[in-house]
Amino acid sequence: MRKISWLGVVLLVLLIFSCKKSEEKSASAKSLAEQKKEIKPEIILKSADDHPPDYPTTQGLFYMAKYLEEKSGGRIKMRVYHSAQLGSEKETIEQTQFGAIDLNRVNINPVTQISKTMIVLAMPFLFKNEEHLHRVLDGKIGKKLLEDLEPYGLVGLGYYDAGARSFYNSHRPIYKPEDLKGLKIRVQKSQIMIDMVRALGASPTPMAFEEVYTALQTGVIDGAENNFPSYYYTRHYEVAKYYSLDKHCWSPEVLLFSKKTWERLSEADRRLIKEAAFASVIHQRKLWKEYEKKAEQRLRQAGVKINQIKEITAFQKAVEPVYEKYLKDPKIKELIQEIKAIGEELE
Ligand code: GTR
Repeated sequence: MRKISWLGVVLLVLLIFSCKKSEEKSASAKSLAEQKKEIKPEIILKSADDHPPDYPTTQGLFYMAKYLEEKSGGRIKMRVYHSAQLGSEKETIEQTQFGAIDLNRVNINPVTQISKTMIVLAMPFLFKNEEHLHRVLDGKIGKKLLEDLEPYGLVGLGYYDAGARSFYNSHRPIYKPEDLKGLKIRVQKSQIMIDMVRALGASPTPMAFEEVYTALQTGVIDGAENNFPSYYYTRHYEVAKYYSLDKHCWSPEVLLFSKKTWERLSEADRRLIKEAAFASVIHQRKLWKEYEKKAEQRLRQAGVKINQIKEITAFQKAVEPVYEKYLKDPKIKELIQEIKAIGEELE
């Protein structure tokens, strides 16, 4: 009998102890939930990119998202919809103007359809190298081109690197403009790119980025043009193995924020978003350098036929009609002159 009651006491103590523990547990769970409630985001931003998550531009957006979340103490959250989940560039630009997308990372070529002065960044053979481009982008011209986006419902937050674009195709290496004759070359939905490819003697075919692989594979097009990382990540090299380094343009990427969303934000939040965008630009440019090298190496390992072009003057001559067309606009003429002068200073 005695033994039993001792056992009972021990069991009772254990029971009380475990109840206490579970009370503590639920109390701490409660405080976690409360904590979570406290940092529940007040602002959720939707951002878009047409590249996969490990591409430098998308990485730039992830960096920006982390920066915003940390600096706002969890109040601002930015979701990254990569791989063209929200649509192709032309559609996402429109959605950004309507406010359905808050931040959009796109290439400037399709943006030239909206804001005309942006054309200067797409002009063929205008930029000498990356340094020339950076001087322009990071100086007063780059700033002005971003400001020019405002009447179109877009707030330009900065530029990401995209290197130089060159031609690739499934038939032959290109050494001179005549080699492009008769080739159907896919271009972005951008009039300046159509004009340039036509001036060089090929047949321009505007098409969404996501459709290019199949179009190359089925022979709907013969080639396209892009930088090394895009050519590599899309695996276009599998179906178009000749890459000819003419570096016809240095069109950078741009971060477009929806003016509709912008107007709803406080001054302090706008400042923080600008700061986060700037930090992401620095990060992306660093990544870009690494990815460009890595992509080129992997393309060479995969047996892609990469050729240099010694005689670039024939290409420059062939695109003169493009200059004639766009220089008619005095604003564009002035900007191009300024860009050329910046290039000359570098010599
Ligand atoms: C890439 C750019 C993409 C897209 C693509 C294209 O260089 O990063 O956003 O514009 O070119 O050719 O459509």
